Amino acid sequence: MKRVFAIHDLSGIGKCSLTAAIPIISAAGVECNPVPTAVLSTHTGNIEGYTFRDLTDDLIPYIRHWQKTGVRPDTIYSGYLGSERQIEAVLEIISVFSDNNPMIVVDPAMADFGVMYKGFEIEFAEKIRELCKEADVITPNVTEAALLTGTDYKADYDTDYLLTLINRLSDITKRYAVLTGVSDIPGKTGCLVFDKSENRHRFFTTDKCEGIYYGTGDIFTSVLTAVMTKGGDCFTAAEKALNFTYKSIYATFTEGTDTRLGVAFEKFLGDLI
Ligand code: PXL
Repeated sequence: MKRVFAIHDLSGIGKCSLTAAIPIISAAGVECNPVPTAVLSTHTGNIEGYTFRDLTDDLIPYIRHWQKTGVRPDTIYSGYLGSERQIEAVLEIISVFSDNNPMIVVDPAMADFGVMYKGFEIEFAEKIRELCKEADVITPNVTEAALLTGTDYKADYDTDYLLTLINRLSDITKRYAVLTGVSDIPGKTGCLVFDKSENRHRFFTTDKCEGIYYGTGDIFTSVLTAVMTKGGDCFTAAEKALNFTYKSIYATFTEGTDTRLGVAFEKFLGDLI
């Protein structure tokens, strides 16, 4: 079996980060070894009063123990990181396992809708950029892509703007940039995949459900990571990830549940088996 080291926080409620990565990657038949960066009672988006236990000091001893056991990753996948020290720890983890030449997937989860997530300063983007430079695949949304490339954020963008962003992102990633939550068709959403080695891009499109759906970036990148770890190319993986994420959002949209609590991805895990 293939093996992914998933470096994210564990948020007890909200179905994002590890609580999305573990079931999704496992359902796809890939072993997911979690490296928890922090434990929170919920994610931090539009919910007050959450607990936050930082685990930064544990990360290197944790991974050194794995190194001694002889376990090696096929993929290292990082998501939401809480501090610059955590980014440094991920860089160290990548370097510790570099002999195995794992695929590196970095979701630079730090911002959305033109603003940084709660608790982040703008300097954080500079450091995440360093991490993205080590990645074979990066999966920013438009806000994150704008921050990473020093481009002005536009809420109302056109296709030229998206192509500018993706071209600038290609200077940061080693191979693929996947821009999430975008479309070249008005009223639709989806993603834009760019392969720098072949200078090729392609849009994938789905319908759009109105509302803010928390954790969906993590769900998307977890499916993408699983499929690519099994040998799928990035374009196929992005299409599968988009369809899975759309189905999960649509189920939540029609049920009308509190979207801060995450989307109903569990209903579709069978699709990944
Ligand atoms: O990737 C989303 C995410 C993950 N983890 C935590 C978050 C968020 C988004 O707000 O707050 C703790």
